[in-house]
Amino acid sequence: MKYSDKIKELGKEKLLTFYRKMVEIRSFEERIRFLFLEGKMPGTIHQCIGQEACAVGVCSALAEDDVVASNHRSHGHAIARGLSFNELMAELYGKTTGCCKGKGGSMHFGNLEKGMLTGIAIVGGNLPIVVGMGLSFKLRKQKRVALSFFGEGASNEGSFHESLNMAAVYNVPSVFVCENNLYGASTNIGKMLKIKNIADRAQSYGIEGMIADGMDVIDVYFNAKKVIDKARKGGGPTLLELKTFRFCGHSRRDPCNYIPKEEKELWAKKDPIGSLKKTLLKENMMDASDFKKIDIQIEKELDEAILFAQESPDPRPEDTFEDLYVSMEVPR
Ligand SMILES: Cc1ncc(C[n+]2csc(CCOP(=O)(O)OP(=O)(O)O)c2C)c(N)n1
Repeated sequence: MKYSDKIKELGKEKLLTFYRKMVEIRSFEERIRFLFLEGKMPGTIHQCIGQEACAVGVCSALAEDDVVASNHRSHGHAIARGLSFNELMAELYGKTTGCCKGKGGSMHFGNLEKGMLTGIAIVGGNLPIVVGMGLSFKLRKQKRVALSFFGEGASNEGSFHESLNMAAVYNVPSVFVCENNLYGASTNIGKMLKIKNIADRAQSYGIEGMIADGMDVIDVYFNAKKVIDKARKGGGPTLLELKTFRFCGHSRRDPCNYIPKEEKELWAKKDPIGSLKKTLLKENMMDASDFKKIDIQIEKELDEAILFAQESPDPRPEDTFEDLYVSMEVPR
């Protein structure tokens, strides 16, 4: 399909939602960065500035009852999946009103009621769980899809290979989304992989591997929709590689000095938010004042979320031993 036809098919309303969601993620990330640097926020943070199109494009292609499993870089996925600023901000402040009652923090965003498992920070740790979830959907004859987000570094973990093999063998309704941002912490991909595309690894397991432009939310959406729909219809798993870049450090105060200036400048030109903004202007779907209104609205929502978090209660010492195990009925 031609790019112009894709824009037409999506229409103004959907494209505006994509834009707004990406700005929500970027603004959230920028705001918490300062709160963290000012020492107002405990713990650590792993941010996804630059990767917004991946989270929004993929999550917009999911059904409400599908389940996403994220990794240590979970902020964008959570916002794209519909978790609120309030529950996320409170989680970062370690408050009881947070999505994990303040016990998880940045690396463990999630809310199963909103279709997102709590983030799993062990690199490659969520993939086997996604296979299990997908298999359970299949055995229960539910038309649901389980989807994993992970980085290119995780594709070197044993769990990646075991998971893709098992998902392939059991034809599990799952999608494995690799956000290839070229750096695993401070290490460039060229130092840890001899192949160019992570998607090529799908061949070893007899499943389809696909590549999308992770800086273009429209491209991500259409590719994600295709493989999610395929999984839902019984077509089995896919490895979807999104070529992307993070415009921030790996975590905490990382100034990101290991990435050459020229490389940063090159990717900055592909900024997913700036690109969609240009498209929306070109198509006369929005004007400068509409963008301004969105920015003001989001900033206001963030102010409210920070206040909500700051005023929320801290967990009590005795809460430490709660929620260690989930009581669940295991269906026969
Ligand atoms: C099994 C394991 N090894 C090491 C770490 C420490 N660690 C946290 S994130 C990270 C880099 C992961 O890179 P990648 O999978 O490409 O994801 P990205 O950070 O680029 O999003 C490492 C080594 C960990 N959390 N788990």
